[in-house]
Amino acid sequence: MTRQMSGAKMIVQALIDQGVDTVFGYPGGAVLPIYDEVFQQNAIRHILVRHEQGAVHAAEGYARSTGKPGVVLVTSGPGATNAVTGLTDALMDSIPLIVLTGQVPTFMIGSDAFQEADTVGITRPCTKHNWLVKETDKLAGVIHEAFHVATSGRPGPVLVDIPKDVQFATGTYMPPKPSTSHYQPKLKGDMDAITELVAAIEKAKRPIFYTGGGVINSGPAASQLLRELVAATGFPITSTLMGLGSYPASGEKWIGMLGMHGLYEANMAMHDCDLMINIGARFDDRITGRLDAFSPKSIKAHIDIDPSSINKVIKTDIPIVGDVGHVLEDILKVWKSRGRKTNAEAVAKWWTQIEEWKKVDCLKFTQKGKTIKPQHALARLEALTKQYDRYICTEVGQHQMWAAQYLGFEDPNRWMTSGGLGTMGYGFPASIGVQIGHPDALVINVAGEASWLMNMQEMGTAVQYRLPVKQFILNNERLGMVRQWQELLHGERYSHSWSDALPDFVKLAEAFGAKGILCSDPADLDDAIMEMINHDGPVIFDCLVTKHENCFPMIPSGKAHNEMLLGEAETQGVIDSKGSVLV
Ligand SMILES: Cc1cc2nc3c(=O)[nH]c(=O)nc-3n(C[C@H](O)[C@H](O)[C@H](O)COP(=O)(O)OP(=O)(O)OC[C@H]3O[C@@H](n4cnc5c(N)ncnc54)[C@H](O)[C@@H]3O)c2cc1C
Ligand SMILES: Cc1ncc(C[n+]2csc(CCOP(=O)(O)OP(=O)(O)O)c2C)c(N)n1
Repeated sequence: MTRQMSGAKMIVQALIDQGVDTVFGYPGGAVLPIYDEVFQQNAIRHILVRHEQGAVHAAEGYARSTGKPGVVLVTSGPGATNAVTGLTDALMDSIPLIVLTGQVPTFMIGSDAFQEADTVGITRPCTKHNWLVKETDKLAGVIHEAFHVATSGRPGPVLVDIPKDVQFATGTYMPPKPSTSHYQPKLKGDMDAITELVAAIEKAKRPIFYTGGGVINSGPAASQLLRELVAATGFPITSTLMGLGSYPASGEKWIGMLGMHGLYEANMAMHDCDLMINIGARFDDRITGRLDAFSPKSIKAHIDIDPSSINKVIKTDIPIVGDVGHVLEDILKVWKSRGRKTNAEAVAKWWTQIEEWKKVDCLKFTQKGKTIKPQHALARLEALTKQYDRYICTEVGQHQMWAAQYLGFEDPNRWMTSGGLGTMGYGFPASIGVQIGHPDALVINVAGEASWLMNMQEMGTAVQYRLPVKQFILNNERLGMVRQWQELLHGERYSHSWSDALPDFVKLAEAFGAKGILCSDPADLDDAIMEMINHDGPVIFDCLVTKHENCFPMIPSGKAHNEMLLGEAETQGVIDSKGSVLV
């Protein structure tokens, strides 16, 4: 059924028809007709953030944790340009977002009008697709198409720019139709390629599953199929930062995260494997290290829904374009129909080697003295919160890597972090979006003090909407990750990587009407964490940690996978200069 209505009303109607329950936004002149419609309905909840970057990251957190697309509404000019970092972040990490921006009236476009910016031009490189809608009759159709594009294939952010006169004018509303879009990404993999992969699985002596964010993007069913395939084959499994939780950290075949700050055993296994099965990962440079030394002896299979990901960085022997869930289902079917074969004897030997690598105990640390080690803080956070219905966000830096190493994820969609862009300031607003999507869950943002300050204004949002988000700040008074690189690679010249003008975080929390907790003594840590968990409102937890701690393992840039710096584990004397285990 079609209806006549204003463009502004049409926008709200289209969102309702798309099943949207929450919009993160910030008003301004060019979106006032839309805000007027938002005011006159109750189906959609609008969350007023404090900065448009915050709106986009909050929508990312909401999207990643719920599996639904995130929706953002901002004004023209500065509203739109403030959204650019979030859009780029979502594009890099494949997060589905629909961002609606106001624009100056069509007849003023190009006249340097007040708050005019070329939003489609500026955001073309940082959206999956964008539209400038100049006719009210086309508005609803474009918004429905925007949801389809954002959520189909490789998910990503899209933007719809809507001039103010288009919002005021009356037009015909078109309800969503079963997709008539020409954009129909391929979901099923090629059966010949799948059979070739199954034959390689049957023969492999040193196989590994290298999984990534694509498993999470594919949905919870894909994660279940992955677990089934791992259990059935008995092959080891590692994951990128973006894929954590798609296979449980407590799972028998889990060998930990790989990459620049990944586990020794995971990186060594990637280096020495003879069959690498990439499932929804994109051979990021944090994973491959030096390209010409990357896993030199392996046959490489790559399952990815985006054909442009295949052969972009690493040449693949068995490319499979398709959705992880669909492809895994077919792999299991073919493998079972051919008699469920693996080279069990060789794989058992491979596991013996992996167990040797595990003995390095690369995450070993010793908590001694009166200052809290960041690793210890996270180990305690893990022990005291893992039994909760828990969601973890992070900012960017050392704390992010320690969180990935010391917290365990049993399920997908529980871990929200800025991987591709590495955006400091992501975690706090993301945690707000997660809490909106999961009102009763324990939502913790593991932060560094420098990152956290980048979007600290969102404390106002947390307090206004009574969102009990916990900001767990590992405060080393340093731009820790930058300082680490300066220590290890720039002759300990600590150029502008520290701050001696940090706020009192407890008073800052109180100034916003929230709770602040300061903890500096390891002996007080458990009680302080419990106090944070048990408080029913937002908390800033200022955890003072050792200032010059380094995050290991680390593959220095330009080095190969098996050339890791190991920190404390190295002092155990079990590794030779090539990184091989001597025990
Ligand atoms: C300080 C810092 C340090 C870092 N160190 C590490 C590190 O040590 N280790 C690490 O792993 N990362 C690290 N990262 C993150 C890294 O930069 C990348 O973001 C990450 O490795 C990419 O993960 P991914 O390959 O799983 O790809 P994603 O970015 O998650 O991409 C997913 C891939 O899956 C595909 N896909 C999407 N949906 C589907 C579907 N339905 N079916 C099939 N395919 C699909 C996409 O096309 C894409 O190719 C670090 C980041 C920072 C900020
Ligand atoms: C917006 C942005 N600016 C700069 C950087 C570069 N950078 C990466 S980590 C880091 C330091 C982060 O410090 P902090 O948040 O205190 O975390 P720590 O590393 O100390 O745990 C910087 C400056 C970035 N990733 N993002």
